[in-house]
Amino acid sequence: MKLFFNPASPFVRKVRMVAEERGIADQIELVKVTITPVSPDDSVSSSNPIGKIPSLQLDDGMSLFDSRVICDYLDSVGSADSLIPSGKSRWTDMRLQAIADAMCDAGILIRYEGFVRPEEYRWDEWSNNQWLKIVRSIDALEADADNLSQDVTVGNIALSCALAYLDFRYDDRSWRSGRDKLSIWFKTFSDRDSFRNTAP
Ligand SMILES: N[C@@H](CCC(=O)N[C@@H](CS)C(=O)NCC(=O)O)C(=O)O
Repeated sequence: MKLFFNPASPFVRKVRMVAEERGIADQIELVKVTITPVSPDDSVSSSNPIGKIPSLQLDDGMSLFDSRVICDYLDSVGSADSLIPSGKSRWTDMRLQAIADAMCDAGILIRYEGFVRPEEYRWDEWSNNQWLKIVRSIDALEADADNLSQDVTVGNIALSCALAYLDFRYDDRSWRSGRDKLSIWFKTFSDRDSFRNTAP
């Protein structure tokens, strides 16, 4: 398998953590690309019409995207325990992954607005409202933090990648402030090799 990746992408990190936790990271060849919406990479776009990373090319030539599909696929490879809970927990975990991914979407859009869009076209109100999506999400997670587990699931992996992305790109915005429970959850969950091995 070949994974088009960039170490700065939180979505890439999520799928790489899943591969590490499943013990199949060594089956994946990493191909580094640097892309933005206005500077696509042909090697990605030729097999993934959306042109985004992560994109996973299977050995039979089929390409899988986006990150949720890739995580589901990797969870089906090998014999390690599934990272996707069953029963009702499945939906709380997928919901968690949806919140985490949406935080990453908002964070990446702010980044594109601030660093890719020409300065004269930048729209602060738009970026500020993207940031509010992140604030509302981490506030909701803090309020519900007693229900967060330390289980190694795709949802928890996604959340750790989203919070790490906030540290990576928006350290100056201090997301931990007033969110003690979420901060402790993150400190504990991120103390694992799969997290360390996938750092930007
Ligand atoms: N929903 C996608 C989001 C992936 C995504 O936004 N990737 C960014 C890098 S972090 C990208 O490839 N951006 C290039 C573009 O938007 O054209 C997923 O879960 O894989």
